[in-house]
Amino acid sequence: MDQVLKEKLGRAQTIVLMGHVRPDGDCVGSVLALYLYLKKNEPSKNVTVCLEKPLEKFKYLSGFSEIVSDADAVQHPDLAIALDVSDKGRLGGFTALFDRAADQLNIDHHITNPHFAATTICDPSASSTCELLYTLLDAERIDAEIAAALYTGIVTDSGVFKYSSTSPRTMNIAADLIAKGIPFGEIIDGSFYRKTYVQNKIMGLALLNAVENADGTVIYAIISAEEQARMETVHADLDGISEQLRLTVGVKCAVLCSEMEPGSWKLSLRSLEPIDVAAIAMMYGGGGHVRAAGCTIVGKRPEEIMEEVVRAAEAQMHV
Ligand SMILES: [Mn+2]
Repeated sequence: MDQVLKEKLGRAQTIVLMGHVRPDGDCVGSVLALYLYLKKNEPSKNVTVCLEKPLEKFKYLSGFSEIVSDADAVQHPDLAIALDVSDKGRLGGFTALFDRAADQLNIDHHITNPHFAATTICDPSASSTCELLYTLLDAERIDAEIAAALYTGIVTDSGVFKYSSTSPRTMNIAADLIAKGIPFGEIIDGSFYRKTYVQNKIMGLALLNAVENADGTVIYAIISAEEQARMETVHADLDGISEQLRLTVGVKCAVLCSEMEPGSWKLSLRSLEPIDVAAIAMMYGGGGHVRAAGCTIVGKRPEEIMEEVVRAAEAQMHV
């Protein structure tokens, strides 16, 4: 085990494991992996997972039902370990719990981490906190349940081994985890690809609504509030639609234009080289990354907005 982690654990009896608000797969995976590891290998310690209730889709993970969402469940922990928490504000309602711990450790992989904890282990070269956590633990003490949790975080944070954060080390660790006998196909479906009935229906509607522009290099789809109400979707059900549009042959810039509430339009933009969608989002006070960005626009018709966006993307292609 990593020396810093070992020393911190050695001095602590009551330990709380924490993550960030709206916990994603890497957060839930890393917190539960460490929880299961300590429960199995350090049974004399009193370990509690204090975390906002994660999405039901992660309930296949062992330890899921033992997650405590009450920030006052532990009064005076000897040690608080935050996982995948890139800045202190991301602790949300658990900030006070973190602050009253006698000792603190943050294990994270975000390059922007300001080292707000007493001790920070941060490796921005890791695809995920789960990848980093694996390197801190004793590999032979990782069983299938722990491996499933770590694999969940690696898969979700790397976009199933696709994002640029994926490295040969990511794949080697994933191979070690598969060797523990985990249901890796089911984990990928369950944590990343599976959609609800209405999520698939609204994706289908968006794809039907999609319009190609600028010789097929720009594609957009408009979804009104009325259409969303008819399908009884919530806004999170639109996740993944702009990414699917981006995968259209010939497309360099994809936009989902969805009505949040009457007259308020949210753009979700995805692109390939050379299009900088962050620059387009910034025209409307939004922002994001070069290849993935977003913004919200009030007071314009969606067709008018899309005309402007198409023109902006075309201008970028022709410089
Ligand atoms: Mn992460």
